[in-house]
Amino acid sequence: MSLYWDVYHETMSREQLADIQLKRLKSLVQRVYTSVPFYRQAFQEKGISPGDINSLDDLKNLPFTTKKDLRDTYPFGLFAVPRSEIVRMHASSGTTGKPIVVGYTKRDLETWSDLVARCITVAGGTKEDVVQNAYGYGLFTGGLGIHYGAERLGATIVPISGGNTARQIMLMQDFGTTILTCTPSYALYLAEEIHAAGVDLKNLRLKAGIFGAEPWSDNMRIQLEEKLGISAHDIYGLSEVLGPGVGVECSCKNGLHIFEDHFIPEIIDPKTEQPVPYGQKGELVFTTLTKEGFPVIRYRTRDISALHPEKCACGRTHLRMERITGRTDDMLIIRGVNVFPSQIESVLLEFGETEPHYLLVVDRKAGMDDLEIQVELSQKMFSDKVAALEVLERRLRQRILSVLGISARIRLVEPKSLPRSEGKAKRVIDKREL
Ligand code: DLL
Repeated sequence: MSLYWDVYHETMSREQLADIQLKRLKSLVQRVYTSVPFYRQAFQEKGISPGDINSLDDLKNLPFTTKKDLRDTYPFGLFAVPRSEIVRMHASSGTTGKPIVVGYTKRDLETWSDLVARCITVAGGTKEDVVQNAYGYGLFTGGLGIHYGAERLGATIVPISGGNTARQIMLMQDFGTTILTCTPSYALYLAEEIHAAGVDLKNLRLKAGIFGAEPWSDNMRIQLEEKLGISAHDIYGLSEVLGPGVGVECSCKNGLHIFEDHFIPEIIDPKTEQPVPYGQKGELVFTTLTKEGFPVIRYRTRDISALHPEKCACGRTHLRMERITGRTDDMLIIRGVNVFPSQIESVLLEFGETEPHYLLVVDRKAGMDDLEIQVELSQKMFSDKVAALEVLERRLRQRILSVLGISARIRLVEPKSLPRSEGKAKRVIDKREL
């Protein structure tokens, strides 16, 4: 089994990597300055011209790009090539108003496929694998992004897209699927349905899952690995920067390797906008080094993570990013305390008496924030005595209080009663008028 897809770039020394990055950064800055009026103006406002970028450290002098900038230039304002050079577009849904539109040149699609092939290899895949791709196909980057990467690797791709769970399970058995790709919440639903259908894991050939597009916790990983008998890997990406393929976990599961030959990641303090040291949490910011159609300079993702530079036991030299714990805009502020849904998920899963299906309902009652955590009981607990449920409820409440510092009401609900998702799960209902 080949451990690396591109051994040269994946294991080069940090000095060599920095050389490549600087060369690519200089060319990127020149390119966007010449061809994207938005960037030229933003640079001029800061008094910067392409000649001022002489070291990687100079990156911090460049302006940020935000989601608002993407909206204001909708649909094609940030494309760096004529529209006729764009061979594919994707768009991220966005909850309000117009979507974010991104465009790819022919070469961008090749780079993307190559990076996704790299991701699948990092997660242990080879051309011998059968990849069942249950990410949604369409404007969402998940489906087509994984699809062409798996083809590039030479694996057998099953382009089933999301949903149609019974058929997923049938094909998984009949085609001998070895790698499942979908959101972690859909993987969990699939796992439950596999068990409910009485399918013996021994009759499946699944060995790995490549799950992403939404936050999930290490405790969720344990559940998925157990329920599906696989090794579960976190994959990260966002439409504005590429789609899936910006980074992925290797077998060490010690953070996601960010492919630094193509992207420069930074962590900033979202308030002061200043870079923070390695190891410290903050907002993830990306500069794309090789994208032609839709390059971005210092794009503020709103995702929260930290970066670690130490070389990984897998031999890769690229930085590792901690699992995303949430987004600056998903962060709930409840009675003044910052809370991320994934922290609550982690606590709920410590117990093993509830299922990893939960919903957070936030409301304001008599001027006070109120958090209700609805969580499904495991089948075994469900048939238990009321007294046992009361004890569980109390233990969960206490644990949430000690870990997060807030009190919450716990509502234990029947197994399978909360809505399931085929794509990104909705975990929070915020009824407060903020
Ligand atoms: O979700 C791309 C993707 C597809 C990634 C398939 C992985 C697998 P968007 O729809 O633009 O793109 O959403 C991007 O999703 O800013 C994060 O908030 C979140 N996200 C993506 N991957 C992860 C992950 C795709 N592994 C937004 N962990 C990002 C946590 C993730 N959040």
